Amino acid sequence: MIDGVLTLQEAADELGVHYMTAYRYVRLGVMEASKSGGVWQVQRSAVERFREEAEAAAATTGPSGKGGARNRRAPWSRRLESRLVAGDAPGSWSVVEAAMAAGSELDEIYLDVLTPAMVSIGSRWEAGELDISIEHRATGIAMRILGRIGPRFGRRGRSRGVIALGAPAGEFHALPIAMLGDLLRLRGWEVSDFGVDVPTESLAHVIGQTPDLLAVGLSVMSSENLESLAEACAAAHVADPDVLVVAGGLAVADLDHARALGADAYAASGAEMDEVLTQFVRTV
Ligand code: B12
Repeated sequence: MIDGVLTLQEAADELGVHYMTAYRYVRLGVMEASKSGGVWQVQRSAVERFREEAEAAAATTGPSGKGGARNRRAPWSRRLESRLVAGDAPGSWSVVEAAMAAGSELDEIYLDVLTPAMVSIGSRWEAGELDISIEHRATGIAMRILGRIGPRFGRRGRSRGVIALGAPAGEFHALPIAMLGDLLRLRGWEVSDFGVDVPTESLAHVIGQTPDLLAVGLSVMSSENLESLAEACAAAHVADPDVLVVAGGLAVADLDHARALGADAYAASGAEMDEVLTQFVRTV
């Protein structure tokens, strides 16, 4: 044992469980571990944290043996974050599956599990703790999770209207738009997602070519792309003067900022965009 670092077998012995049980704790993200030279390594502090959480959980389990609200409130986003940072795609999916089995709704998976995990990864990159490659890989895994549960967001019946979503030229953050699309589908909107780094002329083309288009949602997460957003807003209005242009994303502060960039409306989330669209539909 290197100072403070245990092998998985040593961690299992410490916890008095079988090796495979300790291995399952790692894959489900309930005990932090990393792999070096193909060998799992567990910080002693991670074993202590796991033990404290397990004891706290045991103390709050009800007579049914099922934890109910506790299971639902488990630190799913931290568990997912640890699997995403480790680049563990199957483990990340297991955490999402476990959270859904514990009662988390589809939009809760996006807003209370995946989003906080990605935001924390961003803060750790900003703090110099994580290399930017981890962000790329985590997004890749997250997009596959969206690929698996995304279809469940579709709502049967007549759509409330056609929406186009995209990020202007130079903007590479794909997950916010992909998630936004599903959150709007959950509310009955028909969504076309044109992805990231969409050249302004292409955006104008699809807006002109999409029949009965009600609104366009443009996402910018990184402030360096605000000029490109302004160009996209102007091109959207030329392509279809009746379309509602909604701006959002971390780099857009509020309605005044969105309007200063040439958008008609601002929304910070899927729920807020649903509200903006519902109001707009009443006026057209
Ligand atoms: C993954 C990631 C990347 C990946 C993206 C990979 C990919 N293919 O998508 C890569 C590595 C490419 C990347 C690059 C960069 N990134 Co980056 N990235 C992130 C990170 C960690 C996660 C993004 C994410 O998925 N967020 C989670 C989702 C769900 O975001 P969300 O805000 O909750 O989205 C919701 C709402 O905002 C809203 N919403 C979003 N858009 C819209 C649009 C509309 C119309 C509406 C209504 C709502 C809406 O709905 C969404 C869904 O619920 C964020 C951290 C963060 N806090 O988000 C940093 C972050 C966004 N990146 C940042 C930066 C600075 C960069 C770089 C400039 C770094 C660099 N020097 O290279 C480049 C710029 C790239 C570019 N030109 O766009 C900063 C932005 C700071 C700022 N405001 O300018 C952040 C905040 C990191 C940080 N903490 O500093 N990044």
